Amino acid sequence: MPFNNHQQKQQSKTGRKHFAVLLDPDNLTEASCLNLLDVIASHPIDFFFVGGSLITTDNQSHIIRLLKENSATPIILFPSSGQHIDKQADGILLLSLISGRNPEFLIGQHVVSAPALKASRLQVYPTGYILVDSGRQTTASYMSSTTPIPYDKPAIAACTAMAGELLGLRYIYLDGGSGALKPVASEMIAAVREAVDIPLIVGGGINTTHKAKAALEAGADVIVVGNHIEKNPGFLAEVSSLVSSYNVALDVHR
Ligand code: 1GP
Repeated sequence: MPFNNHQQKQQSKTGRKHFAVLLDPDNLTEASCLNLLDVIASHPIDFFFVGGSLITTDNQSHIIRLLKENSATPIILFPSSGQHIDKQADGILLLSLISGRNPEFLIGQHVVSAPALKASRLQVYPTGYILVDSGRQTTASYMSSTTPIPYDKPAIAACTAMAGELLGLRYIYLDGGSGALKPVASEMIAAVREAVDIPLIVGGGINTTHKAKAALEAGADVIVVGNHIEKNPGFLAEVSSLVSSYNVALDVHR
């Protein structure tokens, strides 16, 4: 990711926005991946996040190779377990599921994966992962056996993010879960943004430019879109233009 430890506070103050496309290898074919890469050639993104809750195919390694061969966009793993570690990627979100109380996803998987991560050249991004109720049970909350933070409780999310920051985590990821019926509320994004200085990633259920804009305006530094782009690659172009319009405006006013 573009911000290192020393730049993080600075990053949140610059207001520069970033766009990550989440690719679930289980839902992609080579043709659909190449189609997305075509769109990205004229509508750049900042990161690929690659991962999913299940592994039902052995597609991941192939998809990552395809991305590497055809794009310079950094590939960041978004793992649900150590099984998702792939050394071809550029980095990995080392997610600690701090909205939950399941030790396996707070520290257990990390212990098992630590030797492989240390031996790899992957850039590790220690991330406080916060699942938020989005109107229906998502795969992430079911698979992790955790209860997401209630949709209308921004203070709980803010305190959770604060605790994550105090524990030394360097990013916060507020996630309604893939295919969320409603994205994380602006009030919650704003409360978390206010509570911490580290970069804030927001995703889950962003399927219109209006929702993308709402998340950016509320304080997201990085927005993540998965599902809707898999179904409608044109949406990638729309969000790319939206995010770059924020950054262009910033540059003009500097
Ligand atoms: C899920 O935040 C990501 O973990 C993206 O969600 O697939 O709903 O865009 P969507």
